[in-house]
Amino acid sequence: MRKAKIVLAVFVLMLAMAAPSWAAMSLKAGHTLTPEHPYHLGLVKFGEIIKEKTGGEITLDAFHSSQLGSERELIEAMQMGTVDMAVISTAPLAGFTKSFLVYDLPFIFPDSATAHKVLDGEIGQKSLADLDKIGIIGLAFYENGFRQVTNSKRALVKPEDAKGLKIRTMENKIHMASFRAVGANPVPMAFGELFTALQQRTIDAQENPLPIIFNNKFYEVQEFCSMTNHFYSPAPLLMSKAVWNKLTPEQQTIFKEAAVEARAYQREELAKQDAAFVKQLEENGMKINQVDHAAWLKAMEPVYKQFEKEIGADLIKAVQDSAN
Ligand code: EAX
Repeated sequence: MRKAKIVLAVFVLMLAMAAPSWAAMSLKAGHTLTPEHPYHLGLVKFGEIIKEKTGGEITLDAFHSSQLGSERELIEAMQMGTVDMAVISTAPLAGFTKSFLVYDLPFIFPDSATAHKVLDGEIGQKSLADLDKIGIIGLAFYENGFRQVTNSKRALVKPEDAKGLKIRTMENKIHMASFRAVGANPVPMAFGELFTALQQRTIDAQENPLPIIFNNKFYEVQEFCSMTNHFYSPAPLLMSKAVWNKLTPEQQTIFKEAAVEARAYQREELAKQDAAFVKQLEENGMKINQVDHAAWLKAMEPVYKQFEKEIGADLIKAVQDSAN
């Protein structure tokens, strides 16, 4: 009788130790934008889905406005496993892997539908898989979107109008080369330092999609916004490989599916903001103008030849062909 009781007690203890509540995990995810931006909305949505699908076992806290570091710092922190997840533009990944360089080329995507087709298809999935080599798991492509140039001097219609402008770019050599091609002076800088640099007028110009220009109130420090659509910024949802390896195979499947589910919502929110903010920026005093698209395209085109070897002519062609 007594022996049976001990056996039962041991059994109950073992059950308790194996229970899901013992495996609870809370993840930290970072990004550099505001809580109103679709980066944040998409992360929160992803967190809700994984919480529900893991029965509350895994939760996620989203930290906005560079609270967990700049994009370069977030990449490094995920490699070390000190930050679990992040959403970042692919441009700052250029210092870590060549796999995303093709997306940095000016005017590589004619519209977001084509971008989604390439990124969600074989080419994009290969870029995400390549991240494994640098200690990061790429779950799905969220979106930052098409970038526009703002500045404090004049409306940019022709590429010549950009001559001499000191423009902040991301830390990416193709972006910098593209602005050199139109005669501007690119200054690479982390996003978190940008508003102050514009305010203090240490730089004249910057380039970002409308949801960032509006949510970060760049209209307070920049008068002109020129609709160049010169780069498209993919923004993958990333995870530290060290943390990923702690998940069970079932949890990994939940994460992959949740990332794709949240991606649709994230892109919808981005498209909504992109469309709504032209008017709202104008209401806040920004002068928005259309540009001579063909002239910008021509002026930046030499960049393709410049980086063809490094990116691979075949890859460039494959991305271009999927637009047709
Ligand atoms: O990923 O740095 C930038 O201009 C980016 O658009 C921003 O960090 C979002």
